[in-house]
Amino acid sequence: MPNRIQLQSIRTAGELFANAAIQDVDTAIYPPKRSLLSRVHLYQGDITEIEVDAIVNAANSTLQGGGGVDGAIHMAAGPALAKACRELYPGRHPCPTGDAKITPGFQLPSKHVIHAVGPRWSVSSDTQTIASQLASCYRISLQLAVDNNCKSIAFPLISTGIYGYPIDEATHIALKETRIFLDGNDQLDHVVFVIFTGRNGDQKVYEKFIPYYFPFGPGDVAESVEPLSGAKDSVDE
Ligand code: AR6
Repeated sequence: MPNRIQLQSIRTAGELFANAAIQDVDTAIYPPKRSLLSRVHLYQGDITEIEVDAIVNAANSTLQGGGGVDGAIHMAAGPALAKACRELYPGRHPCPTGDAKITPGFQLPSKHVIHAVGPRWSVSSDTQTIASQLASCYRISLQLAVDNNCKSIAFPLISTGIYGYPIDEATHIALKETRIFLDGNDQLDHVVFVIFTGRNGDQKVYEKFIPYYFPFGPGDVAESVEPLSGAKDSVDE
């Protein structure tokens, strides 16, 4: 029987601030909104073990499995997952890059799997196009979760493994799309970012960038959703 990780045991951004695992920055990109700090979580481990309404798969356009997290999810869900993908979404490439599709989770602890197809990074990539494809993976996955009455969703770091997307850029995109979505949507209670076991560098990137999108702010936080004017572009110094 695989491990089952309960959402309640996964630390929220608020808890990370409280135990000083992350710290506020002077140049936050979005304004503080305290209510969001209990809705965003960071977890290091295996996404296939998490008990949430939906986990996101970093899939390829065939939806028939592959390596990385895709292989792990298909393995843990069982062969019914690939069969469901074939039946629900027929064709050789049923999910184009930047899009996502939903299936049941079968033997997984999560009820659903949202298969998102991220862009493949290469030196000759058109950075704007691939950034918008990656953003679209997050946006569509979040919307699919809500459309299917999910209250909780867990994301792997889409495209940053086999597809080679630089982790810093990918993290900004993931956090920005999540902030915008949560600002405009009360139906989704929890978003978990999952760093794969052993990728400590990735965890540090998330710990560094979360405060830019989900700052703690001062005590008397005025709730606003617009990006802060004068927010710095360069947060990597
Ligand atoms: N739990 C959480 N995260 C994981 C797990 C896991 N069990 N396994 C890997 N990761 P990748 P991509 C992390 O390569 O870059 C497949 O063949 C991994 O450390 O899985 O989008 C597909 O079929 C990294 O941070 O996906 C596609 O062909 C993140 O998941 C292609 O790879 C994404 O890495 C997609 O490549």
